[in-house]
This record gives sequence, C-alpha cells and structure tokens, in this order.
Amino acid sequence: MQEFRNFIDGEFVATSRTFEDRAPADGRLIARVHEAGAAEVDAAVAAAQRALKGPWGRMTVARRTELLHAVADEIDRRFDDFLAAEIADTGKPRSLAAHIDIPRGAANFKIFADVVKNVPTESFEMATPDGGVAINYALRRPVGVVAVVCPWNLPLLLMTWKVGPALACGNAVIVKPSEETPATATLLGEVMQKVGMPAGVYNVVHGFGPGSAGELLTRHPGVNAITFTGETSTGEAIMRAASSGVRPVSFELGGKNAAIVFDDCDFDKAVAGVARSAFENCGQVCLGTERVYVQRPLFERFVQALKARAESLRIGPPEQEGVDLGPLISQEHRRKVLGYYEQAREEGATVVTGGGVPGMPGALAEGAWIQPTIWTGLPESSAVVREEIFGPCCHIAPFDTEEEAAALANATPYGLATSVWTDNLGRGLRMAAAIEVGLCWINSWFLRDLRTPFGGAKASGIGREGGVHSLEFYTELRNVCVKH
Ligand code: NAD
Ligand code: 6OD
Repeated sequence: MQEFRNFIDGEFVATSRTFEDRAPADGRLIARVHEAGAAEVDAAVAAAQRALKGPWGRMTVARRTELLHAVADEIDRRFDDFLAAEIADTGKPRSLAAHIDIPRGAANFKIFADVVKNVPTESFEMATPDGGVAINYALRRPVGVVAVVCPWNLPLLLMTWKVGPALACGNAVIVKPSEETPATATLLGEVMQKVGMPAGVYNVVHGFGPGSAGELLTRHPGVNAITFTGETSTGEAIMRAASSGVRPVSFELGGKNAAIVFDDCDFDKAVAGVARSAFENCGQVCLGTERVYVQRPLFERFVQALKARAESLRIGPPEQEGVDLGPLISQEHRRKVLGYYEQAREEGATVVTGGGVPGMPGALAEGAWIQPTIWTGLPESSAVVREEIFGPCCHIAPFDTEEEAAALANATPYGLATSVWTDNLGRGLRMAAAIEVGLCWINSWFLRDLRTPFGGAKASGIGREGGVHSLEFYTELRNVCVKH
C-alpha cells in the first residue's frame, strides 16, 4: 500500500490522520494519504518564509530558471511514473494523460522560466519642477508565500500552471492538491529533491477544504497570496478567508460554457469540435461545453450527428487501447451528475442519447462510470441548462439570429469560455466581441498558446494567468523614482 505524505521543508512528513485515495475506475485503494493539520500547515508556511530569506531568495534569475528547466526535464524522465499516478487517480484514458496532462505539467515550468528571463520592466523619464530630471523605473519582486489550491480534473497540469510561474517569479509555494488526486503533487516533491530545489520552496499539504488543510492554509496569516482553481462557491469561501489581511487572490472558477454553431460552419469540424468539448475527460474540463446553440436550419442534422458521435465513444479503463471516455472522478460526483440526468427527465427533456450508467464488467462495476448524454427541449430556465454539471453532457437548443445567439450565451452568471463555429470570419469576430467570456475560440476548442491570457469573466474568475499576465499576480511591481 502506498502512503502519500506531506512535503514540507524538503522532506516527506507523516501525520497520525490519514484518508483513502481510491481509483475512480474500479474503486480500489491506491494509497493512504496523510492529512495535514494546523501544525503541518504552520511548518510549511515557516519553511516557505525561511526559503525566501535564504538561498532561494538570493538566487539569481539565471540559476532559478535553470532549476525550473531541470524540474521539467526530471518530470519528462519520470514520465511513466507521473502518467501511472495521474491515470490511477483520475481514471482518464492513458492517451489523454500522455498527450495533455503530463507533457503540459512539465512544459509549464519551462514556459514561465523563459517568460521571466525575458520580460522587461518599464521606465519613464520626467521633468521636475526645479528644472531637473527624474527617472522612474520598475522592479518586480516576488509576492512571497503563495498558497496554491487545486482541483482534481487536470491535477498536475493545473497545479504546475500556477506553481511554474510562482516559482519562476521567485516565490515559495504551498500546494493543497485536491483530496481526490493527491498523487502527482506528492511525486513532484521527489522531483524537487532530485534537482536540488532548496528546502521550503515547494511544499505540499494534503487534506480537504473546510475545517482541513484547505481552510487552514488559506486562513493562515503567513500566506501572502492565494491562487485557486475550483468551484465558484469555494472561491467565495476562499475570498472571505483572504479578506483577512487583504491578501490578493487569483481565481479560475466554474462555468456553463456555450458553443454556438452557425449554419455556414464546416459541419464535420463543428460536430467533432463540439463533441470533444462536451465529452473529453468525461466532461470534466472547466472549458467544456454544456450548452449548445445551433442555427435552426442545421438543428436536426446537428443533433443526430452529435448523437452518433456520443454513441461511438468507447467507454473503458485508462489502460485499454482505443478508449475515449473514462469514469467520473468519484461516486459522489456521479451522484451529483446523475441528479441532473434525473432532473432533465422529470422536466420533460428529450433524452437524445445516454441518461444513465453503462454496464461495466468485473471489478469495473465498482467504478464511477456514466453515459455521455445529450438533451433537447428544456427551457433556458431549467437548472440543467443554468447550473454547471461537470459531466459528459450537453443540452442543444435552436436559435435564429446572431443577436439571439449572443443573448443566449450571455444569459448566465458565468463567463469562462465559448466556441463559435462559422465559416464567416466577420460573424465570428462579431460574436467574439459580443460574448462575455475570458476565452473565445472560433472554429476550435481548448487550443492553447501559453503566452495568452487565461481566465474567466463574471462569476468564472478573478484575474488572468498565462505568459506575462501571470507576472501581474505572482510579483509586486515596485516603482523607483530617482531624481538627479
Ligand atoms: P472544489 O472547489 O470543490 O475544490 C477545489 C479545491 O479547493 C480542492 O483542493 C478542495 O479541497 C479545496 N477546497 C474546498 N473548499 C475549500 C475551502 N473552504 N477553503 C479552502 N480550500 C477549499 O473544485 P473541484 O470539485 O476540485 O473541481 C471542479 C470545479 O473546478 C468545477 O467547478 C470546475 O469548473 C472548476 N474548474 C475551473 C477551472 C478554470 O480554469 N476556470 C479549471 C478546472 C476546474
Ligand atoms: O490550459 C490551461 O492552462 C488551463 N488552465 C486549462 C484549464 C482547464 C480546466 O479544466
């Protein structure tokens, strides 16, 4: 039996309280995880503060960025270990984790190291009232101890998306991985030891949210800034914790993303793109599509084509060749998603496909499997159309005009992402300007250039990360005014 310990001050630290880490594919016990309490969170914060005053704080940018490249290289060297850990924890298909989660997990260290090495700061020369001159220039300084609170859907990728830039900017981090997926954050501790990262720069505390490591960490007065990815309601709780001490937050939160399909689109590409956005990672991608609006002349044909796509998806365990769809993250999450499946039926939805649980053989019967599901016919007021489900499902409705499509897409408190499918470039650009989101894809989805701003509008987040935008959160700009 594996044991996942906390990683504090460069060492793995056991505690007397443990919880189970189970595989969503078959419910087997993967590891016992050592839950951090107040003493461990205090120790992690103190270690991070010492690191900032010690060799890490004094390290040159060149050496720091070299170390981050070494971290990425070591993840690549241990690719198979990271892959095995991630697919056991999440149940996602091996091909998905091998092409997205682990390579991006490593790339996040190199990309941000290179950004920090190359980004300039501003300077202004000004005349002074006495006829002299002053020069203003800016220095970037780390914000200090950064708490990184992570979700379970892309564990390594989303954690390093924050840890990469935080460390590149010279901060020390304390990561609180999701209780559902503690493996890869723990493994990263071994990588940090191997490459010689100074003690206290990267710390991991395991546990839950309220009353556990998540709350203890975000309430800790020694934490200078909090970066969080997860549900909007959790973001609200963390924001309350951050208000004590007026600490900055960067939030990537929930969504109820719309795809808009115009009748002038490349039909096959639109069907393939929307199918991917609705079902990839078993619908557990924050950018995923749960509302599809299709221009009326194309509506029936599109519904039938998406149904065919959904029904062609092969459901199975991560290691099985050719599998497209894994399980949901947990039985608890499946109960939530199935609650929406039930509600859709009760509200009179047409269940185009799915709506239940697939039969799985042998040990897999204990897994959190679910059918990809498509509905039509629900009113826009339905909770199924308004609330984030985070499962492999979508509702499809018709529309007639551009204005109507934009109004439908915007009729949500969320504003994370949208995808627009059209061969009319002008129309695509008008929609991109009209839809209130942080990310708009035209004729694509989840196509990522890591130099670009990433984040949500409205209730989908606060701030932007990515490229130089990450520096806005992970550094303080200090203006120096020199009169001469
Ligand atoms: P969650 O909010 O339940 O948990 C996220 C993390 O917060 C976990 O580590 C959890 O232990 C911790 N946590 C929970 N309550 C806390 C509290 N009171 N104080 C401190 N920490 C607390 O989210 P999840 O279920 O892990 O992930 C799914 C959600 O994340 C979905 O809503 C999804 O849209 C969102 N998400 C958003 C993005 C984005 O980029 N916008 C990316 C991925 C996931
Ligand atoms: O690609 C990324 O950088 C990113 N943050 C993706 C988020 C996916 C959400 O589930």
